[in-house]
Amino acid sequence: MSSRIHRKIVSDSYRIVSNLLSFFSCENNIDECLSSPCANNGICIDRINGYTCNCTTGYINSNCLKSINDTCFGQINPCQNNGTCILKSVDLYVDNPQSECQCYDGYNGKWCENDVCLELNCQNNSTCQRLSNGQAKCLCNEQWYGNICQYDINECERDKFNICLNNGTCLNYPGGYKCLCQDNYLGKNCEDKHICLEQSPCLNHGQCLPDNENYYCECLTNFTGLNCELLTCESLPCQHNGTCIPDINQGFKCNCTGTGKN
Ligand SMILES: [Ca+2]
Repeated sequence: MSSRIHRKIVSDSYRIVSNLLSFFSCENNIDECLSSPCANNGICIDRINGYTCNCTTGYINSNCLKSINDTCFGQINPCQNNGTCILKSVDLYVDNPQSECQCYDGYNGKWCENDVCLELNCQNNSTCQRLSNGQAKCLCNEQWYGNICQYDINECERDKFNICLNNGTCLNYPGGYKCLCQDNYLGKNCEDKHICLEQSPCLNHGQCLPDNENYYCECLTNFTGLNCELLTCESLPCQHNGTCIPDINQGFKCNCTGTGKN
């Protein structure tokens, strides 16, 4: 046997033994992806003694078998009141991922079926404010207080000294208050002086008399008009014996017939 042939036999023998050894010593990695375990076009990544699937959008779990739409308690959208179904598991690639309903503000319950505002039932035209923690609260108008705005604020007590001005009397009632003002004072809080007190609009010494928020003028005999600004026939305005005729718009008119004048 030539030395060359001898070397080849030794080399082949060595390779066979080496292969046998490597087989029994688990040296070679098996490609688990060869069996195409990732469904729905997921991409298989071979690992040592295993594989992972990179699932395409919309599919989850270890073999991409589950549609993300099917994960929410097995229903497409079981969450009520605009709630959103979310996966509790951070890792999408687990089998049977857990889901839960994330509720819109002011709703709670497994399916977001509880409307806290409905349960609260805010009173007296108050507004129900929905909170992100699944609770809600009533925002009261200024006339009411209490957790559901059920109590009337007694403004007469609360603002005892500065509510009804100018010695007005305060009357409390559910949802508000009223000031009974002294004569010649007006406004919600009796804050306005009547025009008769401020500067009388009545001319020619007419007397200003309040008529609620309005006024009227009691004029002296010779005057008339809303503000006593017109002369009357009593003031004898027609000369040369002309006949005086009362006139509602201008106080009087003179009929000059027979006087030779106009
Ligand atoms: Ca009140």
